[in-house]
Amino acid sequence: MTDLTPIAPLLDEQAIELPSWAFGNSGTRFKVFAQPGVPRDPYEKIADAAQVHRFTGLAPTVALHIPWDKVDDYADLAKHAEDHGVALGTINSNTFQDDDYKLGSVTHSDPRIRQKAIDHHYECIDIMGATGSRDLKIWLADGSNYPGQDDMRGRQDRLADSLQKIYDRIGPEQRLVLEYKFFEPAFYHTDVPDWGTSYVQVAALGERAMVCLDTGHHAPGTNIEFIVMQLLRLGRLGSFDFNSRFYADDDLIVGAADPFQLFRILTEVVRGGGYGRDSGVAFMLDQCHNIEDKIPGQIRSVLNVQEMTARALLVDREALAAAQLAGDVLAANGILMDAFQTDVRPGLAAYREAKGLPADPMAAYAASGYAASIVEGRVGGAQAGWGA
Ligand code: PSV
Ligand code: MN
Repeated sequence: MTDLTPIAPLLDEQAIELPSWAFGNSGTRFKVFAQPGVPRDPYEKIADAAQVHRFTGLAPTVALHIPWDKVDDYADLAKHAEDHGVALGTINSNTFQDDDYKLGSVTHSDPRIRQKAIDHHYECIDIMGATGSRDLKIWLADGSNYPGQDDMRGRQDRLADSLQKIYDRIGPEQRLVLEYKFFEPAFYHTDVPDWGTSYVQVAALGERAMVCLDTGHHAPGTNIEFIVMQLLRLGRLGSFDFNSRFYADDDLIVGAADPFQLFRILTEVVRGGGYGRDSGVAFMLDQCHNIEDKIPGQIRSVLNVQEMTARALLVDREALAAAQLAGDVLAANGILMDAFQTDVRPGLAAYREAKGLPADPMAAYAASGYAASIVEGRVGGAQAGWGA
């Protein structure tokens, strides 16, 4: 068994934010499969998210999506989270589910619709005040489907203008985090398609504007760890939306499709100073569990991130730097692969037990009876899902 004691203090720093929407029903454009016991409101979503933290110690915060998670009293929701041993985290805006936004939101040529989208972000900022959230995360569905449909340059200028108005409203301890995505729902062009565009836009705003890297938002074959390196180098990597993909924005369990890619990403995070509580880089999940059980799906996800983080922390950096300097290609590659090939699972089980956590969080959750209790208890009402 690989002894993880030397990296235990670093493992203690790990915190992975969960998305409230992972606990609601979800699906594809073909079908949403409802699951028994799914939350009916944000309170129940938080109760489920708290289970993930209870069994792993890894997920102390929950991200909200507005308006999906609208409530009358956000201070009360924050108190509910606290009572369950977690806290509220990032506030995600939503400008992709209103008829007015068919041709765009903050980039729209109609000033009335642009202002409506900006006002929505002002509402999100007010919520952040009540929940104590640090980050406002913006993902825009804006784009076009056909060449010539709209003026891409004009849209980019309006984007800059709208973002500035939103940024000017956030508090001194808050941040604006702008996500990019190269396609979907727009299929010809997207107004924030790549890290470069996101970087250009946030750099113009001010120091508290950062880029969010969603691992599912790149073309196949993209070297995502290079982007991680570059954004860390530029001081603009604000957060990750972790998930994994085989084809498009699949939103599957992080580390499921390509564990080696997750290792490479985390290795660059560690190398670039992006790991740890004070790094300013937030780890979040952005996933949907369409066919598998949601709570264990999230438990497996945070464990996957923890396992790859442990492997990344085991890279012998001194030996690697020496091999790189010596131009020893195979030795350098071998050092990286040694860390990747290390089975950290027994060491992590011992690490968890030493902290009073279950050695096997998946088994402990399954034995807890929580799944049966929510199936029995959550009868009636409308289950949460996209759009609710
Ligand atoms: C868009 O695909 C995205 O990744 C954004 O982060 C959204 O907020 C999230 O999915 C949920 O719709
Ligand atoms: Mn995302």
